[in-house]
Amino acid sequence: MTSVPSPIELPAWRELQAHFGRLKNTHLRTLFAEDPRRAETMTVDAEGMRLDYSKNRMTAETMTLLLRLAEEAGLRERIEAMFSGDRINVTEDRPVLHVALRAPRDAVIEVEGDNVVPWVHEVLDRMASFSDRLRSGDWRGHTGRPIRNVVSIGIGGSDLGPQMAYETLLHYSERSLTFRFVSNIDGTDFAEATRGLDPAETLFIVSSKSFTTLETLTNARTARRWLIEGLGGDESAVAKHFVAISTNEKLVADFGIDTINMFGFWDWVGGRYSVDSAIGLSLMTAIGSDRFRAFLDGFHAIDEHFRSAPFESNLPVLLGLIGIWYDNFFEAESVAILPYDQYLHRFPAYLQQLDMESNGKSVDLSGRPVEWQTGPTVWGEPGTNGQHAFYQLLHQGTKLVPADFIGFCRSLNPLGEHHDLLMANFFAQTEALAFGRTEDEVRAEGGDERQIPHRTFEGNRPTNTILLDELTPYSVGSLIALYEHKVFTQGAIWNINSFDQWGVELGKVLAQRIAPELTSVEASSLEHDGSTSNLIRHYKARRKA
Ligand code: G6Q
Repeated sequence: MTSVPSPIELPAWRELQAHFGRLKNTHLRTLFAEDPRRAETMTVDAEGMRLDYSKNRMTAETMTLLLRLAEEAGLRERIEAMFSGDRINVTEDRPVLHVALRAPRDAVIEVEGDNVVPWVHEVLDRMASFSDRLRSGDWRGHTGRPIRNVVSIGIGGSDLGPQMAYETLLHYSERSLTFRFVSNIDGTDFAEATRGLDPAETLFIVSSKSFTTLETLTNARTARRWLIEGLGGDESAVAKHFVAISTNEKLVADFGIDTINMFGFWDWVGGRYSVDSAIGLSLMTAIGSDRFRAFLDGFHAIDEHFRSAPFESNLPVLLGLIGIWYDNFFEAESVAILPYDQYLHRFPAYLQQLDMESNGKSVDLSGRPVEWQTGPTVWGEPGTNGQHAFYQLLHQGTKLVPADFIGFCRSLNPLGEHHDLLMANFFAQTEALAFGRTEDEVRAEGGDERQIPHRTFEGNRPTNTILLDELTPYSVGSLIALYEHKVFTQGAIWNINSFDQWGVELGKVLAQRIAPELTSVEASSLEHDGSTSNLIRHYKARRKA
């Protein structure tokens, strides 16, 4: 890979710094007043989405400089390197090819001379015939009864994607089947997910890329016990009630799942980029294989757009650059994701992992500590609920929180006035955040003079508006890909590896050390720091109460 200079040494970065000094106190009211065409020039329509980024604290010059930053940072080359199967995940020495998971059948994407696209479609075809059998009732459980309940067991990248996408596409799901998701090692998760289910009608999908993850294997073992006990102790029941999704055939077989019932993927698919792989089997079962393919087509459309559209009209690139403007120049600490669609209620949590696990890094690609801010804290909740909770801080708090507002022109549940009222709030919020309400405006309304400072809204709070026509499998696929490539854009400019996650390791190692200390009856000599040892003693003394 070509060596990439620190972003802060790039000429465009320095110019952005100077430009920021000039622009930082300019109000959005001024920016709109000075440029009547601002809304038009800062709106991009592409691939069924509208991005209006005019309510950001930037000018055309800001964007020109940010686009130059992208060029100088080698974003174009980095995109090509990903699509060409280069080993851009340098710390794990792997290609990063989730784009191959949604490539059409006739595409060619090679890893070391092998075209991986036929492998992808072979698995998709097997998934389709399996999910068709489940949906039609053809797949029978051990006692001959059809499967009615699908319980997906996985965690992190092997859970958040399928669960979010299932919830998001619930409108399209087969309602005669029940879908539940178990991820937490807290036994409550398993107990509640299986409550009321009949083992004879329940199938478990165990999803784990490595098939070594403590939470998933613990839940899978509990599931096996639950099933066998529920079916009178017959171990052979496992064959008809367990399937696995993994890259590790041996460990799947060791667990006792017939590898005929295993769906594979590859080490060039990162966990948090795997919802469009076999990890999406529960989703495919819920919505059917044709809709799942439409979901993949949505991803693919954005992949092509990201690879070929000029940066000034490239949606993921624009979102990434706008994020850098706030993260590195305004020093905003977080980004809010605010979907105005109840079906997207898990989308902020999904993006939390996608973004924070990818770009929460403090060394660059060569291992040097970074001297610039990297990924922000990502958080959010659906509107309008959030308006009655945390929006107070967005409007009148002391922190700058750039926000993405995501909405749809048509509702899947057009009940009376609901959708227009929802969207009235959607538009009102970005307007209020940008333009606020001045002291004079408040005074003109009359009322108690002492309340004026409290009722004044400074405004100048930046937002992106992302508007789509309708929530469909295709549009959800494109929305996910939009954010995947936004994260890629930022990671490339920050010169970090967005595709490893060493930060989750330390806690896992320490937990493995502590687990036997908790279960041992002897008063083991604890050699932790004073606080941790005391807390463990307290827990052990009281756990049997
Ligand atoms: C995602 C991460 C992580 C991973 C889980 C589950 O990118 O790597 O969230 O997905 O730790 O891992 P397994 O799929 O191997 O069980």
